[in-house]
Amino acid sequence: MIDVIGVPFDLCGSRPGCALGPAAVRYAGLVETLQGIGLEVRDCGDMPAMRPETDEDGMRNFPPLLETVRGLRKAVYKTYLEGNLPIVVGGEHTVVAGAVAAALQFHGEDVAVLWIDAHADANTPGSSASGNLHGMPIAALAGLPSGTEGKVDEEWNALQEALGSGPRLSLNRTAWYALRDVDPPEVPQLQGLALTMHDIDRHGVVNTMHTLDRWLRTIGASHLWISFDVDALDPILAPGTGTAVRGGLTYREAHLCAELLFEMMAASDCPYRLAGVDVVETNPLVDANNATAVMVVEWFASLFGKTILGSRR
Ligand code: DIR
Ligand code: MN
Ligand code: MN
Ligand code: MN
Repeated sequence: MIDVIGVPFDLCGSRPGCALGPAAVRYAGLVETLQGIGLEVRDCGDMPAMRPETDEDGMRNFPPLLETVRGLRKAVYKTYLEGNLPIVVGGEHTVVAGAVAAALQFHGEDVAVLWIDAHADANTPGSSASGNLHGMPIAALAGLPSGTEGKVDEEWNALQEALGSGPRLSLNRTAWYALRDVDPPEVPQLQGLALTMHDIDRHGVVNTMHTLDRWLRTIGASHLWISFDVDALDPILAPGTGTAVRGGLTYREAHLCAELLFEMMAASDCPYRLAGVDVVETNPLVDANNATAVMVVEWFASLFGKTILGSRR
């Protein structure tokens, strides 16, 4: 059974509105679409909405972020205890740290992460030019030092604590896909597999997905968490997101990517299993007729086995 968990949090990015992402994705028919291809789906509703609150000398809206990350970690862990598969619908990318932390806690350190995003999200408070926590979830998961002192460092340590007692995410077990806006201090963190838009232009989705599959086998991944920031998509197709960067995945590329992920994990000799999926940063306030959320739902259908001629499930 799949548990859909909405996280209406948007206080640590560059532009508000993706707190409405869970509603937009539900209106686009996420639950019904997945049920329509034969999956059992339970909508767990949304985590509590948060009010802005910043402590003196601290990071913007850190207290509500901390509460949300801790809450999501617990919710996803509960999903695992009940034998279910989590789908997290954001909300900002920041909160995904809680979900992946739960996967690491439950499944152990052999969880690998596929981060489909225009951005690497591997800044630390010290390296970030924007100060926006939505650019830092990978650094938080990897337990990188904050690179700062005082209140911000204290907060970063509190975030580490909120991620729980499970293993940290190894940067060597992190793959990025569709990168095209990486900050210079993030480059040294790309220690796993970094597949940029250049690589996808040059080698195509089929070859880059094959590279991903081989890499997952080489590192001995037991589980895969797929994190899908909708800004990976080309903003012509999916304008509803806070930090759009041109030159992203086309409609066909995004679907092929999802279809191949399904195929890879359905292979009888596949050594890794799906640990969970999230889709984040859908912002209906800057969207066009909810096109981005509709695209998200179609993408999920492909990821779970829908094909043009029917379902492979
Ligand atoms: C930039 C933008 N690297 C930052 N990051 C975004 O603020 O750290 N991530 N937009 O999704
Ligand atoms: Mn992101
Ligand atoms: Mn992004
Ligand atoms: Mn973002």
